[in-house]
Amino acid sequence: MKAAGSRNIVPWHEDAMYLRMNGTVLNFWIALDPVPIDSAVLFKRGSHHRDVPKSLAIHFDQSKAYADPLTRDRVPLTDFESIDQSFETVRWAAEPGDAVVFTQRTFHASPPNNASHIRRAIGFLLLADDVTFDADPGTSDPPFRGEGLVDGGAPQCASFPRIR
Ligand SMILES: O=C(O)CCC(=O)C(=O)O
Repeated sequence: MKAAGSRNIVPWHEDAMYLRMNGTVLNFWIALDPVPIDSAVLFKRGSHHRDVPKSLAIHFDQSKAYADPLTRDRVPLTDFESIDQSFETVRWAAEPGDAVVFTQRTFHASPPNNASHIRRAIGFLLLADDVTFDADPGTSDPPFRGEGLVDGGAPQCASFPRIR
């Protein structure tokens, strides 16, 4: 949620930084208010094809840092300038109910809300059948661990129900 005229930005990141899931995770980002093009979420086209380890989590508030991030098989984030130069930026204006779908490896960011109205959106994360659970001892964001899940196993449980 961003208030009308909010100067808050979200820095370049991949959702995989925050999640303890390996495999195909899709974020269905759905606009709840009109989103003009100059306030639209920015995506780096093709960045999900990078064959490199996941990045360590960065805090959306860059004056803060996570105390206990997920670390297994993760590397520090490539610097923002390099991300910006390596991939084309794409974005779409949206009306309420429009969805943008991207993977947990897609770099994305969001600019200030330049509109004179509130900008709300909701993200649904869908885990494909290839997804396995990562029992990294660190803390994910949100800090969900599911119930009874084993490292490398399917994440299906009450917290992550199967959708048919
Ligand atoms: O809605 C935004 O401004 C950013 C969304 C985002 O970064 C995400 O859904 O991972």
